[in-house]
Amino acid sequence: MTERQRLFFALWPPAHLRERLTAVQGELGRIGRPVAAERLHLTVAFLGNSDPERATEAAAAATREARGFVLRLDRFGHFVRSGVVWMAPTEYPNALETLHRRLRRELRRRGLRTERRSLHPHVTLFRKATPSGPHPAASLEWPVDELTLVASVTRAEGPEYHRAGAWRLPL
Ligand code: 2AM
Repeated sequence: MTERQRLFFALWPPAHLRERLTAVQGELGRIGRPVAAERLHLTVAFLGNSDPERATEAAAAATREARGFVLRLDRFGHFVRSGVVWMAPTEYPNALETLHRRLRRELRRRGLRTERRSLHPHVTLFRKATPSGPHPAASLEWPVDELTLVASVTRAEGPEYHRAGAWRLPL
């Protein structure tokens, strides 16, 4: 077993979408601490402290026949307790649910546990946020063609993310 790391599987937005999301953050104003453009993502499965080698094997198995898909981020929300303001798709394709389910199954087969919460896909835009006023209208298209495994290292300034693996999801 390799050294355990704080891991999660995520979708990382392409550059053009990161720019749009940054513009949306600007429109929302100073409602909290904005997530930096290069750290914006959507978590598919959260593992916490786990063995990266087994997580990698699980992802390879889970994505063997997986296809890409298109998400449309068109909804804003606020997790009051965690102070998170996010954007999410109102509806999302079965392919994302299937990917989530397969990942969990393959992880379980290898003795890894994921967070039991059901999938609630969202991109965190702000932390420590107190939203005020109406949200801007937005509908951002996101062609998803890759799943990434990310290791999060805790630093005083906030977590640092390292790309620990990536799997193609052909569109
Ligand atoms: P958040 O953006 O809503 O905070 C890295 O921490 C990523 O994993 C973030 O996207 C975070 O979601 C998510 N995350 C952190 N802890 C989690 C948990 N216990 N269950 C599910 N997702 C979690």
